[in-house]
Amino acid sequence: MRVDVVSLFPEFVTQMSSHGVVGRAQERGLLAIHGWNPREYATGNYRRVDERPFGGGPGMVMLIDPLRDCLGAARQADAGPAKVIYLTPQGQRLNQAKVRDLATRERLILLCGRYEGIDERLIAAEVDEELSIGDYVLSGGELAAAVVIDAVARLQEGALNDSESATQDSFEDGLLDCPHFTRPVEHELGDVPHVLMSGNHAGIARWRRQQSLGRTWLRRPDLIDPELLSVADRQLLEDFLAEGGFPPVRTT
Ligand code: 6GU
Repeated sequence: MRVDVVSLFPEFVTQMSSHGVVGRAQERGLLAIHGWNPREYATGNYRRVDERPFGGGPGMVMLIDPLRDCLGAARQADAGPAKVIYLTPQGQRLNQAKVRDLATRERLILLCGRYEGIDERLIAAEVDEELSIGDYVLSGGELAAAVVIDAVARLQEGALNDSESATQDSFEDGLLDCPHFTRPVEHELGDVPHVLMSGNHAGIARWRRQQSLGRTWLRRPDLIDPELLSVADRQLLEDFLAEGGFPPVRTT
């Protein structure tokens, strides 16, 4: 997979992506990240990339032409057709289903805005999709681009080692992850749940499923529709709430 990042601070994104799982995915040849700076496509003595908005108001708007030329150069750097994604709080909110879709693409171009945004005509003409990473405001799209890259990189075949398997992550099955424990078994902060040391694999899987269901119910009720739970899952959740490991905040 190839990701081109169009940004006034492309090194910010490429640097962040050079460590950990994402860095290793690049070393393994599973992912290539290239930065492109619209400043290098700006003309005139001042190499302007932004201007004051028509109609007045605070902030600056990124100019069409340097961005368009930069984007054009990024597109032509590789033969494959690319999906152009503009990172903006006005976009559709990113979730794991969207990440899975993006991770299957051979090429993405991530367009990062700074200032108040970019000229709407450039968005209409060049952008395939607008994405947000949540309901809060960042000063630019760079952190969001790094988030997208991290999330898609870990889904590339061979990016994770066996011990890091993605299939058990939070959200892969629409639920939050279960709690995790390691040695020592007994500690002044508490003991490890017995079932995890039982060697009973079915019992462990059942406990983990129950914890995932229970935590999701308590912490992220928006992720669970009780009507859609299987009979078995509903029983696990009822038992979880009845056992009262946590104070139940919702009842069916
Ligand atoms: Cl994609 N960009 C900016 N600037 N702020 C955001 C965002 C993106 N997603 C959430 N907040």
